[in-house]
Amino acid sequence: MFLWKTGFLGMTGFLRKTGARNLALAALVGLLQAAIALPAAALPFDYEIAMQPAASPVMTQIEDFHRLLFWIILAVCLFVLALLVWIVIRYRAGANPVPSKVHHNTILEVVWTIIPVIILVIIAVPSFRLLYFEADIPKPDVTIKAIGKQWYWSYEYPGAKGFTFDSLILSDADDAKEGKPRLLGVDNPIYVPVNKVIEIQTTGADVIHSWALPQMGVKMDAVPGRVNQTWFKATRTGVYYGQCSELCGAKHAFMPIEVHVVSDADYAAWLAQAREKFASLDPVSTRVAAK
Ligand SMILES: [Cu+2]
Repeated sequence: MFLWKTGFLGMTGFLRKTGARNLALAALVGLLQAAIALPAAALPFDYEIAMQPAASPVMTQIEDFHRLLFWIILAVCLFVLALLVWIVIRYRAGANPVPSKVHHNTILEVVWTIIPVIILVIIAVPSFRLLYFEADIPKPDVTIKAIGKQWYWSYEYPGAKGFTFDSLILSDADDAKEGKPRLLGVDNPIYVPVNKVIEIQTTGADVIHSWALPQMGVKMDAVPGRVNQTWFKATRTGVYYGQCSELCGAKHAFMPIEVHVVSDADYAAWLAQAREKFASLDPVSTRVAAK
């Protein structure tokens, strides 16, 4: 479905380039686009047909790659469709009473092997570049350990003044009271500073979970007995929501992730009060996997 939206956005760009002749059409398309514009809220929204707006460099590159694939897929589909239409008309039984028995055409077979190979190489280059960009974690400014449990997340801010806390889903009534989206709000969200490299270490306490935050382009399995690493750098302040994305049992759907991206000053303030608030929790109890 989001492919359609991507094409739609690309189409408006194309119309802009074609200038005044299509101004009226472009205006109409722009109007339609405004009607379904991505809201500032960092959330899925009604009638969403694209991905949630990117809020990290990784997600921006994922969107770019997605857009490239869209145009390649569209070109291939249209080419195959044109071939089909041409063959159905040109070689229909009515126009060819004596069927041709031609088979094998070396040049044609070489061409239809080489062209797909070239297309795959064109896809592979940015694909690997993106994979390495995701996997190669820059020097982190903040490291947070996310521990998946049946069925909630525990977070650990390591370090000399480290602390740990549990992050549980809110009831529908509490979500409504706090103005949070249903099934996505938690009692203790995590806070991170904006424009800083955040390293997320994931592990599982019981079964495999997955820490996923769509707008940051992050999804990392949380596997018992091992520590996985991923990262994001939030480019905008705001509240971002994610969910456990590995089927982990009966309440898999009820262990949301809530991340507040705030300014450095707000982060320092939160850190100070969090150290107080969560000081009573024993970090050792959640250390389930040695690194
Ligand atoms: Cu889970």
